[in-house]
Amino acid sequence: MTRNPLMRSPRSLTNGGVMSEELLLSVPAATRLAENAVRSVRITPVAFHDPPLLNTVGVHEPLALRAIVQVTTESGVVGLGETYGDSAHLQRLRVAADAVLGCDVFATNDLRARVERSVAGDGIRGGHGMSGMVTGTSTGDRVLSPFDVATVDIRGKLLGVPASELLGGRVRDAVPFSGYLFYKWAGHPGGSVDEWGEALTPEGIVAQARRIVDTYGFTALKLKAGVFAPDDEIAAILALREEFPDHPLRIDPNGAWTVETSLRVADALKDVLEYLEDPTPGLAGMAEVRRHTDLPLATNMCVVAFSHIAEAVRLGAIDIVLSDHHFWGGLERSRLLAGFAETLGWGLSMHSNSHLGISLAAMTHLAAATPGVGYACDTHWPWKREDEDVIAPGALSFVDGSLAVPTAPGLGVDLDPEALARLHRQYLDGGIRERDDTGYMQRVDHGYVLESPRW
Ligand code: GKR
Ligand code: MG
Repeated sequence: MTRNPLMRSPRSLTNGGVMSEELLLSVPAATRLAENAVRSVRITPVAFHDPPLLNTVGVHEPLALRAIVQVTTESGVVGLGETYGDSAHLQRLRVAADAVLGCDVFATNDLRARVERSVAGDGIRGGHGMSGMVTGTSTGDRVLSPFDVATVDIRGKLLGVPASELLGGRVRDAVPFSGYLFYKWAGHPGGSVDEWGEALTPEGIVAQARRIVDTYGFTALKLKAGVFAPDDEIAAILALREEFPDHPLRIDPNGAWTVETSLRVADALKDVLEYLEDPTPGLAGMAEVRRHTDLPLATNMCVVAFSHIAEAVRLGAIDIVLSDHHFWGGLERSRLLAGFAETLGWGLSMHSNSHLGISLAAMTHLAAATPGVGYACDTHWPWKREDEDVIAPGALSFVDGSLAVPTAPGLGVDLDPEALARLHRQYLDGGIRERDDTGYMQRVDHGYVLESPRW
């Protein structure tokens, strides 16, 4: 790994007088740069409360992690990015931050080349932030993403246009999102019952769906499955269909089913689902399921990098790809994925993990400017507390399940420095440094075993 000659030693910052784990890398004050060159990068790990949401690899821990990336140009314009907060990912971000100092924010090829070079052979292991549900490939794209988003934000601010304008212009003024339903415990073990309460049965899922639809107006629903036996999850979908006759419905067990089980579920739900998401692990298994069902198969697990596309096409593994700018290399490269999808005749939807407002703004601009997005996008937004974010409130609010595309320059959201400091403090105090749904589940249920496929 070569060190960027522009960098001076990274500075660890303090937070309210306490040593923090924030990092500021900057070019020495005496060195003059072109006005659109990157002068400094600040990386702040944060933690926010997350309810005990169940999935096929375990359960969400009480705090979810993110990293907030601030890129500042020589002329003082600041761009925002948001990404995973796992410690190995943070280490890579720090290496990449060094590499991007001095890069022109309009030179997107150079930006990508610098990040790719910085992660090549870095020897850092793990840290993809998704608790085993997405492969660890495309490291360069995962690390590039927050820098790409931050530079889009800066370019928008410099040119006085919203990010969607830089991505080709809005083809929709509002972006529909789906209500993302989870089986969940009433509260974290040892804690009190949370505002959502328990959802472990079809009735519980329907009650959760009713509340999420009434609050946000979502017009499509997705159930995170792979938690209970497939017949119980089929029953939950049928109960949702009864309560919401017109909502498109999806189920996603994150590869928890064998091919045989997937086909049984597909048959039971063939007249009910909009699409079936990652029923079984791997491209070959998905292709086998697809050969025997007419239900469209979607993925955010077996096609998660450009290098997977050729094999997916050769095998005929999928119908729909869920894009996600956090692992597809940011906004620019997600548009490249959209081009592949259009050419290959794949549908395009959007994946989500637990996230904050910078990511929601980026997802909204991207979906608004991507004609091929034909489905309501996923978001974990309702699962985060309203009073916990790093952006100033008011920029993003759901109306009838959709978000109006921000029209202010760049991403159209402002960082709230006090909130950032608060969530960083929470990160320092919380002690969690990796997302570990399985480990948390095993601490609660000592007999819990990770299996894939499970049924
Ligand atoms: O947060 O539990 C979760 C989800 O299961 C998430 O990790 C998945 O990546 O939402 C995702 C998906 O659609 O597979
Ligand atoms: Mg999924």
